[in-house]
Amino acid sequence: PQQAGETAGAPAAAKKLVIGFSQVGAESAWRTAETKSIRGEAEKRGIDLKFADAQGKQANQINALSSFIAQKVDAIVLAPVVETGWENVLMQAKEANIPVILVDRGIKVSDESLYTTLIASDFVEEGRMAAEWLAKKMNGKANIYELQGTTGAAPAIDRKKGFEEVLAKNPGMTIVKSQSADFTRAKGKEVMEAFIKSDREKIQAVYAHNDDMALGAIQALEEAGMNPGKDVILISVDGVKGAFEAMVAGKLNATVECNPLMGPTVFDTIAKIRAGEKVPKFIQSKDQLFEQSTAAQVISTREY
Ligand code: GYE
Repeated sequence: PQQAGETAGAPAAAKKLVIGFSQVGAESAWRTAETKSIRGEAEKRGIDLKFADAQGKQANQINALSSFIAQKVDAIVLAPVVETGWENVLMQAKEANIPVILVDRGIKVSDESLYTTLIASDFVEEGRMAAEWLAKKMNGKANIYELQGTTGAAPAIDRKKGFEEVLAKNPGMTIVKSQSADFTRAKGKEVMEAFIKSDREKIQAVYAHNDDMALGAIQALEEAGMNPGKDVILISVDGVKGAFEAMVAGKLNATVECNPLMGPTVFDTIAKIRAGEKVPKFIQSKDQLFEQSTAAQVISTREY
């Protein structure tokens, strides 16, 4: 039957694609870059993107997904704040035949058919890369203070896991304190202030699960009259512009890149799914580590 706004005989393919995107929030520069990439690419391709900012709350994401399902969108893009608790709403999407594309963070579900694919980095590997770099830099011996990402989020769980895996082979490398700072600069500063208050003399290295928290920690160290990048060695993850600036300034020592520019891959993948092509269950973004020594050379080429 002919629908409102449709000319008789017009091919279905000419219809504008409607895609719902449930985003975590805007806690970090990384996430802002991801939002920009996905929104920008949708616009370029003439896709009607329904954007919902969950402000860090899973309940808001579940509501957004329910509303996307009710609106019968063509596909759902979900950046899940935490790993668990998605079964019910994803079951509804599946029943409605709406493909769900997970971006940047994975989930734990008993039935893998509840989502079509995950486009993300390997966070365990990022944690390993950070630990290997730090063990080398510190000659196998360091008191480490860890700033964790959002509790229950895949990148927080896996960046810790990979890091500890490598530490297990380096008995002189110890995590003295570890606390969540929710992937934000403000909390990174706050938690670092508490670490400095109790452990000032002991702190030799900081491992932050993202750059924003490291930048907050740098501020706390400087305000306490300490010397980040020199007396205290810092490594984080993401590779955002602010991290490169801090490396050029000699305050951050290294960052493991995690690419947020996934717009093109997201919509290419949705096009394949709609064309009935099989897509892999995990589409992995490639990451690499950047050090202070090369930061000045590459900073102008950074896109986020
Ligand atoms: O590293 C962090 C963010 O899920 C990979 O979330 C993402 C992480 C990213 O807020 O900065």
